[in-house]
Amino acid sequence: MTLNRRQALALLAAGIALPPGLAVAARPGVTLKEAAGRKGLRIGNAMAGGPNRFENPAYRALTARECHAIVCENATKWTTLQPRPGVFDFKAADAIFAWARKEGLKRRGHTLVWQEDRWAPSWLVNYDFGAQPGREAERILSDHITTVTRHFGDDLYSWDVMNEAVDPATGELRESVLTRRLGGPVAQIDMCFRLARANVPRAQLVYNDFMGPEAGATKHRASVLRLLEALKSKGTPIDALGMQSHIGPWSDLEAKGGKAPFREWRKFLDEVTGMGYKLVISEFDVSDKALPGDIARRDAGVAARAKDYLDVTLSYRQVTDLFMWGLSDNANWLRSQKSMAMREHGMPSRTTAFDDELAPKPMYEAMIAAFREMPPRG
Ligand code: 9MR
Repeated sequence: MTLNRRQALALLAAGIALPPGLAVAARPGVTLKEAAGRKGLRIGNAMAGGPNRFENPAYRALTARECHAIVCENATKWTTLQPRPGVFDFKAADAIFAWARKEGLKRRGHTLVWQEDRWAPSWLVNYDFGAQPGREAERILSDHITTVTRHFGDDLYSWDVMNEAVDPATGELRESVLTRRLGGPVAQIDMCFRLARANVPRAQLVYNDFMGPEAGATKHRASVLRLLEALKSKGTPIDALGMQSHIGPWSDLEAKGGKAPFREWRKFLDEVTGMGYKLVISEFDVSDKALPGDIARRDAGVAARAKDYLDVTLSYRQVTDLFMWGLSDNANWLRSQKSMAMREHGMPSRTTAFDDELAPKPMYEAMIAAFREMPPRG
C-alpha cells in the first residue's frame, strides 16, 4: 500500500505513526524526465521569481527532479534585461541560470523580441528615433540582441528570437515601433534572426507563437505558415517553430467529438516540418475554463485535453523539447488570469501537472502515458 504525501502528512500531523513497511510516495514511480528521456524528448519548465516558484526550495527541487532544462519565464525578456535605454540588468536571469547550472539543468532563453508593442519596454515604444529613424532603430535592435546573446553566450542552447509576430484576429503580421522603421515585419524579423545567429552561432533559434489546433486559430496558423515560408525564401536562420501550447478550452473541438478535429493541426505541422523546421512545445499548460468545478472531474478533463493534444503533436518526431509554463497549479500564469482561467466557481485554477502541494495530478499521468506511446525522437 502506498500513501500519498498529503495522506502521510495528515497521519503524522495527527500523531499517528506510519505502520512499518508503508511506503510514502514522496515521488511518483517515474519522473517526466525519465519517461520522456527514454524517447529522446527533452523536458523543461519555465522558472520565474516569487514565493511559489524560484524562492521555494521544494519547487526548485521538483523542477530539478522532473526536468532536463529550464527557461526563464520573464527574466530574459527585453523589459527585464534593458529596462532603460542602454542600461542592462542581468541579475534575475543570472541567479536562475546559476542555480540551473549547479543542478545540471540545460538552459534556454525567452525572448529576444516580443513583437507586440504592449509587451515592449515603454521607453522603446515612446522613443524619439530622430532624423534617421531606420538607422537608429537598427542600432537599438542590434545593441539589444548583441548585448544579450553575448552576455549568455553558449550557456543557452536555444533562444526564442521572436515572439508572437502575428495578430491572431486579422492574420496580419503585427507592425511595431521597430517594424515601421525597419522596412516592415518580414525584414525586421529576418534582421533579428541574423543578429542572433551572428552572435550565438551554436544556439538553436526559434520563432515562438500561440497558434493552436482550434478552428478559431485558422487565420493564425495560415499566417504563421506564410511567415515561415517568406523567411525560408530569404534564407533567414530559423531552426524551429515554438508552439506555445497554452491549450484549451476547445469547445469547438470537443463539440465535434473525438480527435478528428486535429486534422487541421496535422496539416499545419506537416507543412511546418515539410519546410525543414524542428518543433518545440515551448509553454505547455491546459486551461480548465469551461470544465466542471468538481475537482476530480476537472482534473480528468485537463488530463484528457493534455493527452489528446500530446498524442497528436508528439507523433511528430521533429518535436525535440517540451517546456511546461510552470510545473504546479500555483506557479502557472493562468492562476491570476481572470478571463482565461476558470473563475465562475470562484475556485483556484488547476492547469498543470502538479497541485499546489506539488503532488502529481492526472495530467501528470497523462503526460507519462503520452511519452510511453510516442515514437522515439531521431
Ligand atoms: O507567464 C508570463 C507572465 O508571468 C508575464 O506577466 C507575462 C508578461 O511578461 O508573460 C507571461 O508569459 C507569456 C510568454 O512570455 C509568451 N507567451 C504567452 C505567455 C503567457 O501570457
